[in-house]
Amino acid sequence: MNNANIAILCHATAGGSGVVATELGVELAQRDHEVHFVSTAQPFRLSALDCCTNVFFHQVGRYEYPLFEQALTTINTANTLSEVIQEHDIQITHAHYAIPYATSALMAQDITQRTRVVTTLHGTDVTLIGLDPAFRHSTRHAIVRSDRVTAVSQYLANHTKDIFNVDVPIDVIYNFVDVHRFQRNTDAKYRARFAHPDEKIILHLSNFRGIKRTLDVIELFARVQTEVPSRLLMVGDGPDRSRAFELAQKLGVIGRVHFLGSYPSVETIMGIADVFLLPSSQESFGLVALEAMSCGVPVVSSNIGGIPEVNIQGETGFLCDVGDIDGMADATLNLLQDEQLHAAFSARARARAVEHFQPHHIVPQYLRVYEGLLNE
Ligand code: GMT
Repeated sequence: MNNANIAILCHATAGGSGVVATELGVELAQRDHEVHFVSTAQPFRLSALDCCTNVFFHQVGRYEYPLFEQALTTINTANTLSEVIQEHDIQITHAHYAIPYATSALMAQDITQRTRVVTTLHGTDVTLIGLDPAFRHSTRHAIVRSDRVTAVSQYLANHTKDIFNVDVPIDVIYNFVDVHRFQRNTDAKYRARFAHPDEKIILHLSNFRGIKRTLDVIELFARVQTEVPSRLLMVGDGPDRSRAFELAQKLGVIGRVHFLGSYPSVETIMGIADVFLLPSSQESFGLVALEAMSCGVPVVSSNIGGIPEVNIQGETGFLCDVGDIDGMADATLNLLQDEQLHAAFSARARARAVEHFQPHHIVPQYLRVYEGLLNE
C-alpha cells in the first residue's frame, strides 16, 4: 500500500483497545505511514512520539460552559478530528472502540466530506455499553455507517451481527503482541522481589472492573496456596481493588498477595509468572492473556467470548466456566504441581504467540482494509 495519512482515535486510559490502537499506530509509522493520534489525552503506551518523526498527537480539548452539565466529548472530538483531516489530508480515520469514537469519526467525515472511516470493535462497546438503551441506536448507526468494520475475534463479529441485527461485513482481525518485548524474564532479582525460591508466582492483570471477576482470583488463590507455596501478584487498578483487598484479608492470604497498582513495564512482571489468571465474565479477545502467553505463561481462564480463540484448552492453558472457582483452582494446581506439564504448556503458549499473533501477521490485515477503501 502507498504511504497514507492515517488518524487513529482511541481511549487514552490503560485498556486493551488503547494498547492495540497505539501499537498499531506505531507499527504503521514504522512502515512509513503518517499517523495522527486524536484523543482526550496522550495514549498511555505512546512513547513513539520520542522516536518517530511521523507520529503526531492531537489533544481533544474540553470546553467548559455553565450551560453544559456534561462534557461534549463526541462533538469536541469530531471538531478536532475535522481540523486534523483538513490540515493533514487524512485519508483513513481508524476509530478504536465504537463509543464515542466511531460516531465522532462519522461526524467529522460528514463535516469535511473527506476520509474513509474504519471502526474496530473491541468488546464492551458492543457487548455491554453499546447494548445499553443509552447507546444502542448510536452504536448500531456507527456500525452500519462506517466504511469498514473490524472486530478483534470471530466471537465478537458474530455476536455484533446477532445483537444489532446487522448484516454488514465485519472483518476479524486479532490483537497482536510484540514477542520480543513480552518474553520470559530470567533476571532473578524480579522473582526475588516477590517470592522465595520455593514459591510459585500467580499473576492477574486487569482494570479491576466487575466483569474481570477479581474476587474469583483471590478466592481461587486462597485454595491454591494451601497446597502449593505461592504468591499472587495483582497488577492494575479499578473499582473492585478495595473489595479484592478486603477479601484477601478476610481469607487470611493478604500476606501472600501483592497489589502492585498500574505497574509501568508489565512485561517484566508477566515474564516471571508461572500461571496467569483471567476469570472474566466477558472478554472479546483477552489481550493480556496473549501477552502472558508470549511470556511463556500458561493461562487459566474462563471459557467465554473470544478467549477460546486465543487460549487453547489443554494446550496453552485451561478454560473453565465463568465462576467455576474450584475448576480454576484445580487447573492452576495441575500446572504448578507438574513441572513437565508446565514446561509443555509454557512452550506451546509462547509458540502460539510467536506463530500467529506477531505484528507482521496482523498489521498487513489492517493495511489490506485501508488499501481496499483507498482503491474504491
Ligand atoms: O471492552 C472493554 O472492556 C475495554 C477494552 C479495553 O479497552 O480494554 O477491552 C476490550 O478490548 C481488548 C483489546 O481488543 C480485548 O483484548 C478485551 O478482551 C476487550 N474486553 C472485553 O471484551 C471485556
